[in-house]
Amino acid sequence: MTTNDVYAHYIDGEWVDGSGTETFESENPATGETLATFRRGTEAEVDAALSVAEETFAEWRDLSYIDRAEYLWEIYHELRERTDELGEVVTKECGKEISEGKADVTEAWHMVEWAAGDARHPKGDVISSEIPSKDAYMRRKPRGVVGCITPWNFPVAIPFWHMAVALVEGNTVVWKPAEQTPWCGQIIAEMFEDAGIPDGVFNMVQGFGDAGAAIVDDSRVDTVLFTGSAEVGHEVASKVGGEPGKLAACEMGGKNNIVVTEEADLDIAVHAAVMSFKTTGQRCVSSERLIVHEDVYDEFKERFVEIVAEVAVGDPLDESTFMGPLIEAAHVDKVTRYNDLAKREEVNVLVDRTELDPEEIPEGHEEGYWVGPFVYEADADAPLRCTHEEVFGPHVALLKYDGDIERAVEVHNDTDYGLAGAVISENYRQINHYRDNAEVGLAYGNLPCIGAEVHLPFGGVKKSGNGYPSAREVIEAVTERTAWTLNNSKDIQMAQGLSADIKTRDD
Ligand code: UN1
Repeated sequence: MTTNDVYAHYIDGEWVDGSGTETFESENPATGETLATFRRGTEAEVDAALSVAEETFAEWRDLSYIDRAEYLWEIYHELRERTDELGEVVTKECGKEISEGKADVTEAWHMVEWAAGDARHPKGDVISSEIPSKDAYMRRKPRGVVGCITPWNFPVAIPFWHMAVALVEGNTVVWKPAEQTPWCGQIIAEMFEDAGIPDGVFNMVQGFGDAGAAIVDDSRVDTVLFTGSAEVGHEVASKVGGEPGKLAACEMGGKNNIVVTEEADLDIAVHAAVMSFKTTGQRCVSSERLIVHEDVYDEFKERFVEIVAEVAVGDPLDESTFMGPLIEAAHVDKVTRYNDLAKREEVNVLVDRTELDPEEIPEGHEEGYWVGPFVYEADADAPLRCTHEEVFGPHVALLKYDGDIERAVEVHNDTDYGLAGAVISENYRQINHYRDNAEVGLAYGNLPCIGAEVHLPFGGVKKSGNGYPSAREVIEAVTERTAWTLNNSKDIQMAQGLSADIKTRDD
């Protein structure tokens, strides 16, 4: 890829410039350097992509699961062989440190492996009927055209969460990658082209929120799969929810907690808590609240703060880096605003690396979007905005609690969100109480609350979730269930004791 080219959309098996005259650039957030230039999609390109996705649906649906999965297996091998190279592209485009860049690609091929492997597994259910001569089944059918809108923070894994299952199940796809990571989008589209997937089955339109909205609003879209911010996700869910026959599965952010009880192994607790800063806090599952029992609070605080004050922020391509940059200038403003807000809300600031020491910034990276860790302690019961609103950055609160695990879980559940959370304890009763009462979709014991594997359900409760646009759960969003009952008798017999006798006036 060279910066002189302008990259296009992929529609109906062709690279299409489209009617839009605007272009946009992909930028390396660690250096500010332009990586490549892309066409900005408009409603016209979305319209073209949806028309062809609708037209090719019947042909794609009529292939066997196994045949559809064959195209995905090609992509699986390519992703797997190119993990290191693509991991570097992920890191250059979204700023995650290099082990995370590679893990993103690995998560993508795990997802493709799951979806394509699932093609050879039983589909649907065999169900017993009340009537011995009837066979009853649940059979699945693809819904049709699936619109996928994906975020920049997992620019390879999340597109495959959505698309691998949607395609293997027999749907066609129109995908809009995040505007911050179009280069990853370009490479994924090239992989579909190389795999020889039939024209029109997979389509990609590059662009911004207006192109995404054109996908969401169009009546030809049967299912919208969305992963991203809560604001946009709620808009998508409520728009789509109002349209009969259309479905949305949205996965959104969180204000995630780690509970450290008085029976915690503090080595595990501190280690798990420092992982809040992985991806510079820009995972929807990153923890921003640490709820720590008063008996271990001081020791935990001292050890945690000592490490956070020293974590290595810098060039994400350098293996000794722990935290890369934030994604873009607007996000630096947002995180800085929240750090300032915390100060105005009179919390006790323990680490403030909002502005990095200039000496920390590696040479050639002066234009990067740097923000280091920010840690503070606050009252667990105070209705502060900084401890309740999602920052999506390296902004972490320590909240002290006294009493039992019930109290810890009460503090834990006191946010509008419910995506991921963890409990650190050596006491299985505390762990089980947390497991059964924490309001989250992804719960962990003695672990950080990041790093979910693709064959687990991924989604949240409360403001964090609406459907599960990942892995096996995507099947629910992209298929219809048919209850299919076959009578093997010459008589018609009804369930529920319903009479099938036909009675005439003479009876
Ligand atoms: C996200 O946080 O936006 O569980 C996705 C994890 C990853 C996916 C995170 N497998 O940390």
